[in-house]
Amino acid sequence: PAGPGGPTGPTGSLHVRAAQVLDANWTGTSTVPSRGLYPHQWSWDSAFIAIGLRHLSPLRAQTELETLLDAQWGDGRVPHIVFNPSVPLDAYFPSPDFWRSSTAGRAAGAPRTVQTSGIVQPPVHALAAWLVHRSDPGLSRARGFLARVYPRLAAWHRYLLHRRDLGGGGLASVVHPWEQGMDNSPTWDAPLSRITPAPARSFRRADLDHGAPEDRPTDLDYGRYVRLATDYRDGGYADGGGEFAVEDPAFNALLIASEHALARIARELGATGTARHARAERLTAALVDRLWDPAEGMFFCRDVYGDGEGGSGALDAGQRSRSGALDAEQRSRSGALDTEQRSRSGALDAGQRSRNDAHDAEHRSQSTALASEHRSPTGALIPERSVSGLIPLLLPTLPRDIAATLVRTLRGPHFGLGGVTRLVPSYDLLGEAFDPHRYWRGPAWFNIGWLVERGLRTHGERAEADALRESLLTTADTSDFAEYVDPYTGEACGALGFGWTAALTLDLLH
Ligand code: 9WN
Repeated sequence: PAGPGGPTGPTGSLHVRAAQVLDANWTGTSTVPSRGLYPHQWSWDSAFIAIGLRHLSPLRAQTELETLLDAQWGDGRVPHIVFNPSVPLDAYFPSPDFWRSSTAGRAAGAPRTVQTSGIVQPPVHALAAWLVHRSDPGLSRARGFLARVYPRLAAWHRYLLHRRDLGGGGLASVVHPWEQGMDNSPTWDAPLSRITPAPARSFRRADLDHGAPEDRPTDLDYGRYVRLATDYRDGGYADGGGEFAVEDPAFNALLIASEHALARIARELGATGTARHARAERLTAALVDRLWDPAEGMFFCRDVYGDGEGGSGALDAGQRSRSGALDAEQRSRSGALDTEQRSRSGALDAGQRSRNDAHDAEHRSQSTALASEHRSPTGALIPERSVSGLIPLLLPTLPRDIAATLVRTLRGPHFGLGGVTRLVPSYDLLGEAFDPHRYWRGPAWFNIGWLVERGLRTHGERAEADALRESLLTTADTSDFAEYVDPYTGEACGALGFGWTAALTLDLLH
């Protein structure tokens, strides 16, 4: 078992080997996720990497975030990739000549000197900045770290809340699966089915040169990713004109966590932070109103342009009947388990109910109405159980009954925590599209595990959090810091020596 000081692997302690991975992936100003597969700087990778790097070098951790924020656009967006000009163009697709940020993104204020993509990734940055500051407040104050990053982080959140509220309900939408970070999650299948793919011969994938092609997204997926990104670029990266807009629970939960962090940063800088905490609370209420499904016990994505009919509707109907059959089967297979869970949690629920205020009751009745139809004036919930729907557990002020329900869902047959799985799968173990090796369609990822561990701890589930931490450390060790792993066996998949796997290992060791 791994503890501080770590188990001893082939070439030293876990801590030392994690540090070696981060050193090997360090370019001098930032850290690549993987030298082979992802040779540039990625946005949410850098945030997670900074969270681990702060234990090795708070200065490097600050620099990691500063380098990313130096590539911020005038409209506030933080690009999902900052390209390294010394890496050959054909090393990664889509490359800078595809995104053309400095020309196509001019109206949106793309930087002139550095090349970036034009889409974004989950806003983990303010949370990372706060944690980095806490690791060495003296250095942070001496360098004016928070004072410099605060206005940029505030502009970043402003962009998401004002330009990306495409559903009009107060949440931020993603306009591309790459923005949410779980590229080929089955959640995207329905909204993507409405997108005409770009012809396969119109682009060349570089990802297939690395790792196992059968684990990666398909060519058809890529055709649609390329179409969406091309249209966005050709529209000058202006928001609101696209065909794909999804409100995602993890993306918005990370925005809320970061908004709370921004409030703390504001306080550290002499302001009150009250308005920011209040905004985070309003966002939490919107998250529950728009994405919580009490019947399924988790959050779902909202397909903003989906109507639950026609287009993705046919698929929805299919999904419903498929999952109906599945549910029946699951119910009989897991009946005993469910009954036990219900009785165990019954007492808890009673207590929570009495503590809950009228506000919560109002949320519940609104979302029950939603859940019964899976439809609303602004889109339809996507009936696929992605781990994204469990990430709001991270939020300390989530209504208590919802947090308790999420923990039960984690332990239940769809995610198997503490039972059949070693780590939290990215997608429903019982879902038709589940595949333990295919990227975001089942495998376990370490950033997700880290977020769930933090959520469990936040809500007082200490034993469960300790067990998950242990499992994450052991698996990072035996998989050589893999990009992702088989959730049942821990078998390594994708790239090895992966940035955030090493970084979050370090964080869990401290
Ligand atoms: C597209 C870098 C990134 C992660 C994403 C992961 C993968 C890119 C790709 O790699 O996405 O952004 O080429 O597949 O899905 O979460 O940030 O590690």
